[in-house]
Amino acid sequence: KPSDAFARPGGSWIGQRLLRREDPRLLTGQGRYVDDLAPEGCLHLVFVRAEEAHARLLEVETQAARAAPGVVAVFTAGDLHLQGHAAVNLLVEDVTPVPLEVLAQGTVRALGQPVAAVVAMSRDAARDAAELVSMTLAPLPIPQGEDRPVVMRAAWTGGDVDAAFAAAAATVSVTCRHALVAPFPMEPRAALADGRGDTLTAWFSTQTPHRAREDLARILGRSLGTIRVIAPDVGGAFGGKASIYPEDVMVAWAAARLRAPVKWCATRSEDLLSATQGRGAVNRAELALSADGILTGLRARLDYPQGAWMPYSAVVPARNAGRILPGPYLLETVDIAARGLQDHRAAVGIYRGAGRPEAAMLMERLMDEAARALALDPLELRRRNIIPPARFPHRSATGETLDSADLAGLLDTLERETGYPALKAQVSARRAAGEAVGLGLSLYVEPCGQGWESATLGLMPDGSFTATTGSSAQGQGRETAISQIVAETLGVDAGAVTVLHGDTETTPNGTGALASRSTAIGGSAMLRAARALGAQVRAAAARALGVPEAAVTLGPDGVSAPGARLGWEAFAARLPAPAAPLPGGAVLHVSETYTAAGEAWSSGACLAVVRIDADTGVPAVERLAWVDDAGVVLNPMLVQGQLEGGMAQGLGEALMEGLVYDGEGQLLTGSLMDYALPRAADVPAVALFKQETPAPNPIGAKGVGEAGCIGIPAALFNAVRDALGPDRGRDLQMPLTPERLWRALAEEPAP
Ligand code: SMO
Repeated sequence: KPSDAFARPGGSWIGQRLLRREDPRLLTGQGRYVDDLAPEGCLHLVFVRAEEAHARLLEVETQAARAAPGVVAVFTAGDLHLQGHAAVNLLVEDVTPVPLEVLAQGTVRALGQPVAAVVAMSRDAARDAAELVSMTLAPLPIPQGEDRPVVMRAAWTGGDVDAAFAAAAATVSVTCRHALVAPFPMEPRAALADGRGDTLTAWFSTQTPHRAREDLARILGRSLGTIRVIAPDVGGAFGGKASIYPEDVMVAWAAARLRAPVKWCATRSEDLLSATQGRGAVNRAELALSADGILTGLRARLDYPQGAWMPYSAVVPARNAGRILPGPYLLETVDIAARGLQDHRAAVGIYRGAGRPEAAMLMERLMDEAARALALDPLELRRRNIIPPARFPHRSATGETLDSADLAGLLDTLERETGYPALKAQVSARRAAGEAVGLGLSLYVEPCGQGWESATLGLMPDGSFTATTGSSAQGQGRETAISQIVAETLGVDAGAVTVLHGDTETTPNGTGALASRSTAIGGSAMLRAARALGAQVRAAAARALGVPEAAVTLGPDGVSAPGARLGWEAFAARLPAPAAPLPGGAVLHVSETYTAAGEAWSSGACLAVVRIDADTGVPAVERLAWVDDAGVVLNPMLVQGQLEGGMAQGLGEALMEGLVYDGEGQLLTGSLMDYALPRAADVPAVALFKQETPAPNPIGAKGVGEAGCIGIPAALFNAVRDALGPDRGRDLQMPLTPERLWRALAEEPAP
């Protein structure tokens, strides 16, 4: 049942709880995901994967597979002659890109690395034949700990940290060991490519179709114009589909080689084994404070696993964690260093939050430890240290510019809406009476992406509007939100706006859907396009109606002036034919790009009350309250969905999820039998409250998709620490499983 926390008064399109226009199609089974596409004569590709994490590849035996029924081809590394590798985003200075061969050649470097690709007439035939491929592997040692090669370094420094610690009235330190977790979209990875024509057409389940096309062009040695990438319906991504995979390249190469459509759909286990993973960092930090609880210094060492290879976004999590670590607090004296360490597991890349959750966890755990050390109320300690409103835009010690926030407002709302003082007293009284119950807070910021996005908007001959955005979609309701922007700006009906995205042929070059940037940046681009088209419409309508431009009104029923009106279709018919055909057959058309001047920074505050069952260690989330500030809210229902979805994934990370490898590098959590994903019954109700501090971008919106993964785990963790009391569970780490909590409860409190 939708809550009304985000409802907005007034009759405008922006701010309306408009039902998702995508849903009737998706909910009635008319969605078209990659695996639903079945071109005539489609071949099926199945990978044979390495069963060791690090080994010399002595031999691959494919004879039997080649002779198996229905097999068209079996490829190994020697068949491929590729021109390059997928790009790595070199966002920090010191990066050694580690690409992954599309098929292992000579050495296996990652568990589950593709070694051979079997193409057959059916998926079953390909699977059966894949089992006939054998390989000879000579295992190599797997470096652990400090023996792992360092492939990325970054640092952020400001002020004299040593002096700050020397002069501190109190210091606290924490170590956060983050489990590796799976982004886990409902639809696993999938790729289909058709190599029958001059254009190689690829349907990828991707967040970044345009970048995938650039990668393919470079790697296959083809010109951009001969490749078309389409993201059809995408069933979730969460960062795990933001980079091209070796598997995608293999499918495209095989389609071109065989001049046929070729499809691969990952199984759930293949995704757990070889899709990019998130978090996994070991982050240590210490905080120096004055006697009255003012933060005076921060030292942090962030160690990120990179896995065996680097996807495009490989350095993003560590970079994000480092650059935003001071978070919502005034803190000028910092010494933060991050490293990326190569190993032999799946690649680590962005996953919902991408470093922001780790930063929030580290900082918010420090804040609660500091509150304990100084015997200050944790909410009061935060209040004393937040960046005050007058300081925005705020240049942080790590060189970031926080555009806007009302952090005091977040804390005030949380305090008021939860009845904080009474709630805290109640929880303390219950704990004093022997219950393991605790209250935890978190305060976070969420930078929402940089760069540019494109938008086009056309008036069509039938009087409807076609909008294209360079940002794609994977279930967020992008079409709904974009149509609301166009409808609001032009004064037309949202239903009259068709939104296209995710096709390199029909949509302009775009950055894609990631970093919570699509509404802030892509939406701003669309707002500009709508304003530009509105100006063209007004000028043309003035001529058509024989009135001054100022007299023209745009509305759902067409263009009008006092005493005159033309419906949209009639107006379109009256326009002079364009000098040259316009994209999509439009009669008026505009194309805009918006480049963000800086990042939009969302912010929020969470409160959790958690009770641990003394007999079983099972944590029960008794209460969750959350104030989020995502700037101007376009559609409260979409925002609520994003917040709650992020919350479910944040809760999963905090309480149950983790990818586990044994000492030989084997994955022990290769299926849903072993990898614990939250189910509906695990997800508690949350009381949502909104605050709207507009971003200084044309639309005023900030990101919202990752917030739940950022604020929720830290609040849950702090609540659990509070429940255990100051002396138990000092080395507690996520996931906070019942076993870990039961053991922590059983600890003898230190004297
Ligand atoms: S995982 Mo997000 O695209 O920073």
